Amino acid sequence: MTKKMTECKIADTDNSVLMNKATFSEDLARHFHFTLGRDKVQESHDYLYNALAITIRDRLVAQWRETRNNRRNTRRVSYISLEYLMGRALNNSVLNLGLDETVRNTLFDYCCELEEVEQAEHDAGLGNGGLGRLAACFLDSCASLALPVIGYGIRYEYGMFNQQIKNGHQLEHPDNWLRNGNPWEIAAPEKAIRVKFFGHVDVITSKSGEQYRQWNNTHDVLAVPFDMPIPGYRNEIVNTLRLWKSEATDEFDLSEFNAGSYTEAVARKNLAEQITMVLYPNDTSENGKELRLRQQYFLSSASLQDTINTYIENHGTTFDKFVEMNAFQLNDTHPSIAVAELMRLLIDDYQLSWDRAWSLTTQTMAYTNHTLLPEALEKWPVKLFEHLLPRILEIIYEINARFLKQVAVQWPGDNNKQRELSLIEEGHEPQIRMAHIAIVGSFSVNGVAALHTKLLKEGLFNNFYQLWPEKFNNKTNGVTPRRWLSHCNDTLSTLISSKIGTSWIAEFSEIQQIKAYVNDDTFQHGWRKSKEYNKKALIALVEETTGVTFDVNMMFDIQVKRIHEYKRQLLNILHVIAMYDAIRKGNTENLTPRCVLIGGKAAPGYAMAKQIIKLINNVADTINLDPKASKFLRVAFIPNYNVSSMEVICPAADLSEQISTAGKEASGTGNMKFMMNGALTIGTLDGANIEIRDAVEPENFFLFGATADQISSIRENYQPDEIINQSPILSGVMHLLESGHFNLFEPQIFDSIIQAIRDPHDMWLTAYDFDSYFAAQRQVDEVYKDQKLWTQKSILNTAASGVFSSDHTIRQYSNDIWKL
Ligand code: 26Q
Repeated sequence: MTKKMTECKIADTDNSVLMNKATFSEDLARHFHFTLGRDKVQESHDYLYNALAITIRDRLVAQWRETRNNRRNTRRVSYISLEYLMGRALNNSVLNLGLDETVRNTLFDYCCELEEVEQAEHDAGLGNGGLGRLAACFLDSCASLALPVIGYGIRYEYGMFNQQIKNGHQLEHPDNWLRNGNPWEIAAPEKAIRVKFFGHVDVITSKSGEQYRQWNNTHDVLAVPFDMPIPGYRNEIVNTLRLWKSEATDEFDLSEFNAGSYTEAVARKNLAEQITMVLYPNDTSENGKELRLRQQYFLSSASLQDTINTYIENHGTTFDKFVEMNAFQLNDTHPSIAVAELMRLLIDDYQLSWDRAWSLTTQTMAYTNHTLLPEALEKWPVKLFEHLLPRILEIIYEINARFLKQVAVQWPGDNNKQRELSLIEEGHEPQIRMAHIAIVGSFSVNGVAALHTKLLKEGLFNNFYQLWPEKFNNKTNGVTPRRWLSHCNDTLSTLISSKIGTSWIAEFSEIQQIKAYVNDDTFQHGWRKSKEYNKKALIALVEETTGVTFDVNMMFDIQVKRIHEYKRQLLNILHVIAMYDAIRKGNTENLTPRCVLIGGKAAPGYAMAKQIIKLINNVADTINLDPKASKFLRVAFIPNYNVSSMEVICPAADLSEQISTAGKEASGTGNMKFMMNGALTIGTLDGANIEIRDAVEPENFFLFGATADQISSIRENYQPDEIINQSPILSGVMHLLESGHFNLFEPQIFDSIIQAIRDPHDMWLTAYDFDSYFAAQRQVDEVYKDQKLWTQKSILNTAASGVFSSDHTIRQYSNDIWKL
């Protein structure tokens, strides 16, 4: 082993040599000409991108090995998540390794710009939205803070679907992101792990007369690890994201073969390989889909076995140091079956007693909740478990029996409490409550913003909070300032660094130092120039993808996120219609010209969300075709919103729309990206908006709408028709909608939306908040007219965004939960 390594030139080449231009350029040429066998640079840059990625990967590999070797005997955290929305890796590696100049100089010889070559990389879109991108930001921060955290996830063959807009409707296309290979991953088939499914449980009596249980006749699936390097920011640390691919085992085929059905046996391979084929594109739980449960168990089992294997290599099978050496962070309930799986592994495979296994489990598991919507809490039919995971079901029953005894001690004779807290929801079709498993099995339960955690304690999980107040804690989300400012906004970063140096990139609390320049005319001028430059880049993207022409002199008003009723893209478009109505009526004297951009994907089965997309597109078409409007208002729906498009969008925003019904958005993270890039927020008192407003001071935030504690009393006597009648502006809007103005050739298509607004049971209180939203928008108009004032507020937003760095968040996870 050692001998072989010294033969490998790159492994023992000095870091400074590896990073210099001559060596880099030589390696790039070698990979281009020999590894990939190309002679000419082609138009598409696919091969040049690949050669560049491999050249950079070589440099990561050396630091990767070093990082691993230095961590042989240290405590480590396993972050377990069904989703990682990584986006592109090339730009991130170049930034974090400090290779920018080297790469640019080298590409000069190929007559290429880095920005062109970057475009050849497909986004790694292995996530739906906030939760998946949070996992990606966290990995960047863990590596940058040199924390021993390994990410475990699934290597989906198909990531988040590509969205196309045709005649205003969303169409979904498969995202075959691995088609041209993935230069960033390294497979480790020798570390493959077996995961069991189906079969049944036998009770075995040992020679000494003890009974134990055996899960037999299982259909096993192989989990093959593919490792992706996660470089820290200029600290020579490279952490690992380990993604599992499912494969059929050989003997599975062989047994069928012996039975004489060779072809059927080979075809069966598909069943195993289906598990990691596709990401579920729902961002609220879709209950009851067997394949999804298989994904969850596959990830949990493979990741836990891998962690145990690593532990045993270093400490043997006594498990005395297991708690000292490990913690598991569960990203929502999606991998919460890990609680029962760890119990199974410790008891069945390593013969620990129940009590010992439970003690190790509940001292290592920690759970993060990301939703307050009760309908989004994950449940699985008991029947499905019986069939797919019979041994796991037994363990869940046992956990529940012991837990309900504890409940009986706390609330003697209270059957209601037993029913409410049970891991099993009784009824016609009994269901397993995954959040209950996660809470009972964890030493830490955290929400993702202050309000969210408070509402978890007071509402959704109040019973559990009464039992175990010490488990509950808040960790407000954050985003990485490397990708979300340094990389995506070069002009602003350069301006900032010209005043306060570059150390803010690694220590983002320093960003507050730019507050000193808030009244500096040249700084303000530079700030506006940077925004103008970024708007031009977004104008090009919007033009190319929608055909709509935005104007750099108008305010850029942007809402991009998953399409959901609670996020209220509908409220946004109602305001757009109100502006349009004012323009039609000639009431333009107070309007500030705007370009409104909306983007986001709807879950393919979410009919109302798809209707909302159609409405936005129809309204956009009508307004953009009206010559009276174009001076004041332009509207576009950007298709296929993803990580890479956000890197162009957030630097160009003037106004960030964060307008969810209060109490519904757990945190939001797009709100933080916009703030970092100097956008002002118009928003409700929801999720992290509250903390954003506190940080930047109320006068630099446009607040509107009902608060979370008002919502339930408003709902009691909610009469949207009356509210509409009493609001001249909203009446005008409803009149345009109901007269079919935006769907002249498609009668009735927006009826369900109109009904929803007028429904006394409208959960999202769209009509209720409209007037207050409209008024806040007029304040926005006023401030924007005073460009100096707007610029000051913009600077103050960036300056106050320090606490929304994911480094800050991860330090808290590390200090309070992980104790690294
Ligand atoms: C579950 C079961 C079956 C199929 C799909 C799912 C599923 C998948 C993804 C359920 C939920 C999600 C994603 C949720 C999500 O992104 N939540 C967001 O998390 C962010 C990070 O904490 C918060 O900022 C947002 O407020 C929250 O909506």
